Amino acid sequence: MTKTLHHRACHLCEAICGLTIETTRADDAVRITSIKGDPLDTFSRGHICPKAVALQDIQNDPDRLRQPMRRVGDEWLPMEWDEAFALVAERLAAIQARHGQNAVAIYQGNPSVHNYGLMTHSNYFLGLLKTRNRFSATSVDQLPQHLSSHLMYGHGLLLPIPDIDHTDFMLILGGNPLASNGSIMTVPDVEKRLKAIQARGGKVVVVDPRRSETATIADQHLFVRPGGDAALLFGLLNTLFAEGLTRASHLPVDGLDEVRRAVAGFSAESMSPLCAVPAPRIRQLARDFAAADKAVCYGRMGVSTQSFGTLCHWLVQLINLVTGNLDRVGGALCTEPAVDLVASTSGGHFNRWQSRVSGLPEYAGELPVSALAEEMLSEGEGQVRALVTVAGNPVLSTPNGRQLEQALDGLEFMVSIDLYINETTRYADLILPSTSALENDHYDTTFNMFAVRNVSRFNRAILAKPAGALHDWEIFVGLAKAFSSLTGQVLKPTMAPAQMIDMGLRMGRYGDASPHKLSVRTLEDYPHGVDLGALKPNLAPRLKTLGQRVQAAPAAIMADIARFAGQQAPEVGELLMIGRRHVRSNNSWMHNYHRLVKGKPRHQLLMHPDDLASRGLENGQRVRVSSRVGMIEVEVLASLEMMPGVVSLPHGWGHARPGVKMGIASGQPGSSANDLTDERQLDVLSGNAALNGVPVTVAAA
Ligand SMILES: Nc1nc2c(c(=O)[nH]1)N[C@H]1C(S)=C(S)[C@@H](COP(=O)(O)OP(=O)(O)OC[C@H]3O[C@@H](n4cnc5c(=O)[nH]c(N)nc54)[C@H](O)[C@@H]3O)O[C@H]1N2
Ligand SMILES: Nc1nc2c(c(=O)[nH]1)N[C@H]1C(S)=C(S)[C@@H](COP(=O)(O)OP(=O)(O)OC[C@H]3O[C@@H](n4cnc5c(=O)[nH]c(N)nc54)[C@H](O)[C@@H]3O)O[C@H]1N2
Ligand code: SF4
Ligand SMILES: [Mo]
Repeated sequence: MTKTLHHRACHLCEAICGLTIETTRADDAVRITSIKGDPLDTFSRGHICPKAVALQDIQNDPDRLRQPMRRVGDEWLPMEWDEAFALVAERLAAIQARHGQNAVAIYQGNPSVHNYGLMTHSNYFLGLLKTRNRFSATSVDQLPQHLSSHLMYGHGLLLPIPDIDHTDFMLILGGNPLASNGSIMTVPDVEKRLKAIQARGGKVVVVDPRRSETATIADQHLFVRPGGDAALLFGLLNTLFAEGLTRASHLPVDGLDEVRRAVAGFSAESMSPLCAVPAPRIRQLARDFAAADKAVCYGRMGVSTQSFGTLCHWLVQLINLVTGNLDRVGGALCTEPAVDLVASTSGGHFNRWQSRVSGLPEYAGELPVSALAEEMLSEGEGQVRALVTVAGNPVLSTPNGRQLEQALDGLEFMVSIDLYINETTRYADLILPSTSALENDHYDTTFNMFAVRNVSRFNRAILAKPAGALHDWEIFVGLAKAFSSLTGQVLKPTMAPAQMIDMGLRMGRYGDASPHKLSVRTLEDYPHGVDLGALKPNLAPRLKTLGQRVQAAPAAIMADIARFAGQQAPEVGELLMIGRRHVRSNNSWMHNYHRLVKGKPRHQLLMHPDDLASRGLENGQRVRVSSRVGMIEVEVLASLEMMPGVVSLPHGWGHARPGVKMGIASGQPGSSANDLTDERQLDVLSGNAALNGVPVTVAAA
């Protein structure tokens, strides 16, 4: 028996915690024998959550696919890789030849950004398809954040990150980092860092329709009506201007006078009914924020996925800007990562084309996923007839999942690059499964870009690649070769992801021309990761706007203010649904590991006791929840965490669908929140789905 210790970053969520993984070799087989937090990791300092320990369960899961599978009726049969590549190429090329390039759609899911081989190589194949029908999880998530950065700073990835370690005042809207471990704020060990703000005399304020785990440790928690954050933020900005609470910024800015005029009518008093925060509280919050030497306003998923998501994120930026906290230590700062996608890519584009049926705008070459089903279901020229999914489960993760199922059922061909036969991939004709994460090298191309310190690390695979298995990137190379040889497209040579990262590191700001000399080789000297320092001001020279000035009043956003001003007043007695995350779960795909789902179920509907009582419902009973698009049955729990008039249901459940081959998940299936969310409820400006604030009714089942 030989034991080996490996150091590696966890890839499961954005916190990129350092792990110490022990493997044991006995009788020629290598097993994982322990997974712990790495106390020597410079960034995560030993932090770990229960999901990391389940990495071994993903590795060993008998339900995880190990070879290409072809569906024949209800049966799945194994297939050879070359045969599979040839079949995909032949079917997709034939459909495009008959119906045009846009007849093939693509959906890329969240794990794509946690898997660097997918980042470097998915487009090697997908780019050949030349379809405008590209979709991803971005438009059920952070699209409004990219769009506001694109419009204000000239690049969708210039996302200012809260300087959590140096701030005196952190205002959090629509984020629950204690459950999510932080998002667009890579921050392992967030609880300690939030408590450190308080220990140094600072304050944490959370705005959330639920008293979340994060709200529980905050100094102040404000309930907000779901979808009401834009009103609250307008009220804050108006107060800052009206009460003279602004502070000059060193940044070059255009359009602030226009902003000041535009928000002049949005006093705290007039905004209060829309957000259900009393006006004196809004004013006091603005004063407290402005009084702090260093303050930061941070808005995340909960304020992104609502009807005025882009306005919310624009307002978050403006509040930081006009209080002098944008691009300032202790405020919001852009990272200077070792591999810098801001430097190496263009700033993106917006609304150059629109979706065929509903005219939703593209952003950076992708259309909003709320339009995916209708593009398949609406007949006519350009109708989508085939789908490629990559590491995604849109049936459970995008609005009106039942409609999408109906659309998938009618496709001529579907291929999924995925690990499981799940709610979405069961519709595929072919599933191409990659190696597991621990069989792969790892470099975090995405989350080093959003980290609260500049950090970097490269990890080699800790388990050998099984015979006959392919990495995700190799699957894309195989598909690209098969497809291009059929269509006659010229394929540029490529290299392995590690080589590409090596080039990126060496050409980057800590590369060959710097004292750090970072490369894949030199990073091997830092098994616990390398700390490249705290974030610092850098935005002015990095702006990619015309004239290199912050655009405070982009025309598209200013135009959207009219939509905000024209919204209807809240209905008396409304009941609005929001989402919820739990630290033991991760979107739709981590319910098949006993270690994470054991114990009491966590997928119930939470509802305020008064709302139960007024409907004659009992704590724990089964209820029927209905929205415009559908109905589900679920157990309801009385919860004083909830704002009256609001119910909370986590997404990613609903595993009882026929044909799903995930034994443990099917045993504790829950119901899908996205059988209730509405594909027509959008942040109209960006096309992002408004998953939060869905009107529902609840009655006894
Ligand atoms: N109602 C509601 N809906 C939501 C949300 C919400 O809060 N409320 N959240 C939204 C958000 S923020 C997101 S990001 C989306 C996520 O939505 P998706 O990305 O569509 O869903 P996931 O559950 O992350 O699906 C992951 C899929 O990738 C596969 N997979 C995992 N690792 C790998 C890998 O390394 N390679 C390959 N090829 N496949 C892999 C899994 O088997 C699974 O099928 O959901 C969104 N939907
Ligand atoms: N354990 C775990 N970690 C995860 C994930 C997971 O599924 N599980 N998913 C990962 C992904 S893909 C992402 S994008 C991140 C997301 O990370 P976060 O952005 O932190 O998202 P959530 O934890 O869903 O927290 C959103 C909060 O917004 C609140 N909210 C809902 N509606 C509104 C509203 O209208 N206004 C306001 N102010 N608040 C509202 C909810 O009550 C919730 O507390 O988490 C990542 N990390
Ligand atoms: S918080 Fe948990 S899932 Fe996220 S990176 Fe850390 S150990 Fe992994
Ligand atoms: Mo996400």
